[in-house]
Amino acid sequence: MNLASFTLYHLPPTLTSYLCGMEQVLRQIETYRKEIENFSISSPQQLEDYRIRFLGTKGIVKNLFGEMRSILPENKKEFGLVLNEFKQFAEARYEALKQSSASDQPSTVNDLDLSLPGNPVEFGSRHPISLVRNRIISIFQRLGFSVADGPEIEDDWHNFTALNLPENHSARDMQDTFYINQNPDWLLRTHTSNVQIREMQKGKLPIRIICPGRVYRNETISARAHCFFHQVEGLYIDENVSFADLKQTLYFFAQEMYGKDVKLRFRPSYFPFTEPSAELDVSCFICGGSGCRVCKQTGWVEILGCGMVHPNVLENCGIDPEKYTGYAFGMGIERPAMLLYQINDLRLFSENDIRFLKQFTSAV
Ligand code: 2NL
Repeated sequence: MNLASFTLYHLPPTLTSYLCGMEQVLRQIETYRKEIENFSISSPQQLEDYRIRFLGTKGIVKNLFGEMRSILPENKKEFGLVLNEFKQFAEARYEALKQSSASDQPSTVNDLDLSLPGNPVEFGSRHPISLVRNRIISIFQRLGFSVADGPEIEDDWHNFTALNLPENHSARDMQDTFYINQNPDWLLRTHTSNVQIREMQKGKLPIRIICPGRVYRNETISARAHCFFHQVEGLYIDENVSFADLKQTLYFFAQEMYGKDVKLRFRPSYFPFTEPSAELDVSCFICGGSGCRVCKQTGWVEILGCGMVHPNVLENCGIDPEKYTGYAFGMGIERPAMLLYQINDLRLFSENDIRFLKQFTSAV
């Protein structure tokens, strides 16, 4: 079947609209054929453009086959032959263009200039929060603690109930805690104690773990408050663990962290999950205790909270409080990091500003 047999070429374009459906489509095919013959490409994108325009699922060839509906029954066979021929023509041209673009690829051997400088690999640096966290971890590892971690999305029981927090405790307030809309029982953990709870539930004793991680509170973000921050909590459970063990462990930690000459002060406090509870102050590591801006002229800086694990918490996790006792403590990482590196705005930790981060390249 040859298109020329329809001898439509000499008809002026203005007459096209008067032509019957089949003749009109045949004219169109001729125009497309010219376009295909003249199509040249200089990039893989143009090859793809060709494919989409002519051979794509919404392309010209597909559309032309759709025109079959408007062709008179007696012409359908003939029209089908023309279309098939046109389709093969468009496909053959695509293959030819593809071949030519493949052979246009630069030869990797000849075009490689080995004298060009390489792409520099820039050194990054540890984040200041990681630096302080690692320092805390390594001190406790030397005392035989191992690192444990757990989920940041937690259920109410592991974050609050198991820790002896009453149903109406203010920490459970929507104002303080991020709840997950999908399920009112889920929340973003407000401390890493959920990790210790999960370890205790495993039932393998003794336990001596350190739990670093990110925690979340529903706070308005400012230089001094953020909706997430970092904590390290510790837990030691065995037979005959006493408050004296807690004091000596924290004394070793404070000496390693803040210097051999550091003095300690335990102040009575209250947490629902420990009894008795205390807050630990160290003599100010900036002024040595004589009074400065950091210690607000008191000579003391609060570094952590601690206490003996409440018997209800042990029981909640299936541990017999008559046989086992334990201590726990928790500290924030941001505050010591700010003091150590003289950072005055909490928001700098999470802005990913390279000018801030690269100042810690040589820090340890
Ligand atoms: C603080 C005080 C504290 C704990 C955390 C704890 C965990 C379990 C059981 C008992 Cl599973 N206690 N953790 C205990 C006392 C204090 O954190 O000021 N953190 C920043």
